Amino acid sequence: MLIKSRNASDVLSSEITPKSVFEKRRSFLKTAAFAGAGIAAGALPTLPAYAARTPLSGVQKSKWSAESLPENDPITDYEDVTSYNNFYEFGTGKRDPKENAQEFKVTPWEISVEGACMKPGKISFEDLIKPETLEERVYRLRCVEAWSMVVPWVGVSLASVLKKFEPTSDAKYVAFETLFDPERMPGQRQPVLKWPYKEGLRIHEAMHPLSILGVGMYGEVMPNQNGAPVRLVMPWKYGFKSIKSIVKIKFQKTIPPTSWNDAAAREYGFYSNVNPAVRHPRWSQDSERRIGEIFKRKTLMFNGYAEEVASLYEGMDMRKWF
Ligand SMILES: Nc1nc2c(c(=O)[nH]1)N[C@H]1C(S)=C(S)[C@@H](COP(=O)(O)O)O[C@H]1N2
Ligand SMILES: [Mo]
Repeated sequence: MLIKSRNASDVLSSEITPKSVFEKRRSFLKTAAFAGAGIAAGALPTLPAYAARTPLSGVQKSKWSAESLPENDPITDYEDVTSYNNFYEFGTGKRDPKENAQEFKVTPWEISVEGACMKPGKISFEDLIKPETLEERVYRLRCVEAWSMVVPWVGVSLASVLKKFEPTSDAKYVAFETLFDPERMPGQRQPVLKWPYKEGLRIHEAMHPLSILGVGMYGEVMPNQNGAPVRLVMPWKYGFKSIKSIVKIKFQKTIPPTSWNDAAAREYGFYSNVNPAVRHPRWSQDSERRIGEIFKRKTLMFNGYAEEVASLYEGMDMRKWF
């Protein structure tokens, strides 16, 4: 995502960093960490906190397996997916979330579900990750900044969670909110966005079988920088719709305000379906770069999920409702 004060040339230099530059920065960071540990205590260097990775058990395979991907569509490296992030609550630089989110405590965690439903209430993280509910879904996610990645998410069907709360016929939209806690999310001390981060979906989008609440990736719990402990994953929409660290879900009759639409309505619409034919006002959306790759790829309508989701938008003018 972009903040308004940045210009297009900033985008080119910071969003599209060649892999070799990554590697150099990465090895620099490692060296610095080890040197620091040595000087401080004279003890053996310890691994940084982000090396602690927790497997999730009972994850079922799904029909969205790695084998369902086209041949030229490999899974993106774990290292890349977890070190190049947009998570403004932990800084606006792509490497900031990995640096700044490691101490973020996500236990205990609850999501409050409210609004137009018969059974408002709360759902805990433990209830979300009951083994029979966890599935691996290998999905592409494409950022509006024209980079993308292929990730083996672990998640639960969003529809199955929402249905437990029995939404009423007034539930035309679903609103989502990230935690607001500037003590724990230092980026919220800066007014870069209206906090808390907000997103929204039409009810039919939320209930679509592709929509998931992501609780992990690569068979492990969600790394903090990728939106721990629970985030949306909406593979046919630009990345910013996939809101991280969710604490509130609300069913409502009216269209929910969203953070990026509030910040720049001309640039970020409510729908934000991936669409190579509709430009962002400041750049084309017709191609993208996979994190870790050099050459660009053509961007596909609905990010390659047209067969599944196009019917949700039948008869809609996608230029008007971008
Ligand atoms: N709460 C919150 N959610 C967020 C963001 C954010 O800054 N804050 N950034 C969004 C954007 S722009 C993208 S592209 C994806 C990035 O997810 P990733 O870091 O796992 O690649 O998260 C989205 N969800
Ligand atoms: Mo994004």
